[in-house]
Amino acid sequence: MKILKALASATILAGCMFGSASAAGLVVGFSQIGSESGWRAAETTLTKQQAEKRGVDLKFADAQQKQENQIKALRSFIAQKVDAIFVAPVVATGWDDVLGEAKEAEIPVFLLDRTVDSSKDLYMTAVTSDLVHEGKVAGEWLAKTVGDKACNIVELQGTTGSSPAIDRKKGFEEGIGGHANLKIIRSQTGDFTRTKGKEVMESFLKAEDGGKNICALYAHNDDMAVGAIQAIKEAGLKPGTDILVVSIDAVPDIFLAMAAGEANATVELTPNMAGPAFDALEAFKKDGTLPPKWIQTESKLYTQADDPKAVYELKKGLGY
Ligand code: GZL
Repeated sequence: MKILKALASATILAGCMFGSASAAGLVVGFSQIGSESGWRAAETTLTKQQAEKRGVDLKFADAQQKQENQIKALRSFIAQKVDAIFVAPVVATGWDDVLGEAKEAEIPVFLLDRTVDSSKDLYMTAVTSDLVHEGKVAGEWLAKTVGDKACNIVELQGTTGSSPAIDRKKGFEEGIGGHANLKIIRSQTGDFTRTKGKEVMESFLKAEDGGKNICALYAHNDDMAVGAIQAIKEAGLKPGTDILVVSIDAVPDIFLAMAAGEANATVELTPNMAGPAFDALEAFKKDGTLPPKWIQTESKLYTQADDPKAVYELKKGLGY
């Protein structure tokens, strides 16, 4: 028994002596956009779990979708002299001044899931997916699915001025490019929410002969697609059949819709952006290692062929 105790204390001692590369004891300010979608809520949950696991003191600020609230939060974190700032920037512009202040204060800034137009030397790294690629995968799936058939598409865009809205639109247009039979006939922001997604889809259906003139919906996230599916059903049409539905995020509820035949495809976005950000922070704090300016997360296409019920069950346990 004595040997075991000696071994245990030696291990603990070694851990203390050499220190770990962990972020234990660090204070990190996290400016989150809000909780506009199921994906965003999962990102918040996972960020808090990651901080807890790593012994980080996380100062959390919810901006209720307003950039001015994010800027206020960043200034408060700077005043508190936090060790690092994580921010999911609601829009891409208007960050130069506050990021300059963080740089001045020598506080590293990590962007989560969205990028900014500011100079790259104003932030440590951006942990995001390839947002253009996501849109392109969605467009290519639709082109392959409809073949040569004429297909009028309506598009629900994300938050105006956000990098996902800009890049997912660009990527989708690349994906359907060269297919003259595919045409985006209406495109409007649904602000990444279910409510707005439903509202805007209702207006599209009304404007397009009750939806008879619409072949497909492309939504920049699943939450808007789920809202739009409700509107399509209330208009007496079958989502997934009369109107194909393709979106992005791969949140659990889109797999329920797929299992019911009401949605067709989604491109997965991991809500665990904080894990890679904390890893980069730990490496930086340990020995000054600088991460690449972009830490890219994976994107994967799911369709009805991928056992949506099973994927739903799996996803339910992952922070959603
Ligand atoms: C994309 C992320 C988007 C999600 C939405 O990286 O910023 O914001 O796709 C969320 O669900 O609202």
